[in-house]
Amino acid sequence: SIVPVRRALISVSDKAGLLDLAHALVAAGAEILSTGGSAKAIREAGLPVTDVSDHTGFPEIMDGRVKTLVPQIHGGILARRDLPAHVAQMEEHSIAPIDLVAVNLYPFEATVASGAGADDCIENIDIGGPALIRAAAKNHDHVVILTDPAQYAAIIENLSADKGTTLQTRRTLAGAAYARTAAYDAAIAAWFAGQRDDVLPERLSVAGLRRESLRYGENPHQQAAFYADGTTRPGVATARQVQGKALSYNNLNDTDAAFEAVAEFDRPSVVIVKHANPCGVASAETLSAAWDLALRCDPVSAFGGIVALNRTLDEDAAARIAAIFTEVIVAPDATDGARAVLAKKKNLRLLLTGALPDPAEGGVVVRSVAGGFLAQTRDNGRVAAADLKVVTKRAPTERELADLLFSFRVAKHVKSNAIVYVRDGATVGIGAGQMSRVDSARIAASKSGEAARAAGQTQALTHGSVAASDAFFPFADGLETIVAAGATAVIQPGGSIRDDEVIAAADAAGIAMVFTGMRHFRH
Ligand code: 93A
Repeated sequence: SIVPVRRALISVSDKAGLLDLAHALVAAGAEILSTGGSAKAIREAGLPVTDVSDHTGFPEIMDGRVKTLVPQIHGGILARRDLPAHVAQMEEHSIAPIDLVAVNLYPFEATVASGAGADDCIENIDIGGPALIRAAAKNHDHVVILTDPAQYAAIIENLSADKGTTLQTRRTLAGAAYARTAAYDAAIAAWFAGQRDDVLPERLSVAGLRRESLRYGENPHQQAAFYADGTTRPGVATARQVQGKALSYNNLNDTDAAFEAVAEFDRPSVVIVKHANPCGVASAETLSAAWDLALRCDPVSAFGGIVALNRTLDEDAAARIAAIFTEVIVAPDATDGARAVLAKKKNLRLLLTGALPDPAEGGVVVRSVAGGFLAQTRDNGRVAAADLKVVTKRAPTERELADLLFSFRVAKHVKSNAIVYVRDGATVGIGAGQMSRVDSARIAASKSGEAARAAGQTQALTHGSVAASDAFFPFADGLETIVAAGATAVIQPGGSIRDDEVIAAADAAGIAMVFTGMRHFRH
């Protein structure tokens, strides 16, 4: 039962003992197949080695996520050499037998222990390695599996003294191999469990490094500083300030609100923020078109605002924005032309973030209260068309539906009570931060009327719009206000004990209404 090694596969993260093993295999006349980093180390030691990708004719893809997960490799390991059918299939598909597999896994446990972030830990979950190990261990009648550098010495001895491995050795190593993959998966499972519990653990301390001292806080008699917590999330903490005065406490707070909001949208979009609330949001074909529409919503409030964009700022959009007094512009990037335009406005702050944050990302947000702080997971909820329930006789048209989803996404970033009127991908009235929902609906509509008059139009822009409410309507009055403003469709979470009255009011007015089942309070 001595099995010689004619071909070996080596794929190891821990390169300890690798060259000793490779030397012994070459001396025994074996061909070595190997993956990227392992092959490099063997080659640099002057030993012959074949890249797995050359052997299979298939490249390593997806940053190495798929390198050995191919039939030429797994067939070569799993084929039963004692079954003519298997041998024939190897020949038919040009699969060469592999008699020794040396694999140790991506260092998942060590990565977790180092305190690495979730993305790093997940990337260190080895998929191909355990598959190789389990395949080789299964076929231990013909294949020997090495999962630990400590196992190499005995095999090196077998290769020179016995010209191969015994069944007894291969069985022992197969058992050790499954113990290893079981322990590996147990560590991964434990990490996932820990991730759930640790979102809001028993002890939570908020830590940060002072990034800069600010001139003052929300008001001049308050001291303030900006602390960074080491996040890599693109945004205020990681942005590069290209020009302009130092950012104030309020600037940073508003810029954060604006950038998080604009990242919600796929098309070129602009969000203008004042006092942490959007006063104009639009998506369009170009940033310039989106800017014009966002500004139209509430040009009075936009004065001295914070402008966030979700595309590289171009020259034309920069010129339009710079035409009115703007405190901060934040974007993933800016063209040279845009930078040149803005450079003329010495005080205007330009922040470039390099990328957009992922609105669906998890995480914990905190706010202080007397005697402690409140912590909650980020509002990363996102409502899609499939989540909506039509509750009225009339269903929204396709155009209304697109605007409804847009308006609800804007409402998520507006302080409660939020009412947001939208038409053709642009807000036309935003009611924010009122203590009653009716007031928010009224204020948004009346602001829209002002904006229309300013634009020389006779009809309020809310006419023919749709409207979003961040939470349910406790009474029908809020909805009636929206109907009076000329909206034709409404999106809201639903869930009030008076939903029936609200739906009846919508049906009476002939408008369409959808429920999201998700609320977006923001206080
Ligand atoms: O990303 S993987 O799950 N996909 C694979 O196809 C694969 N094949 C081997 N990881 C895979 N490996 C692992 O790569 C091995 O378990 C080993 O830990 C590592 C060796 O890579 P390199 O030779 O490039 O250093």
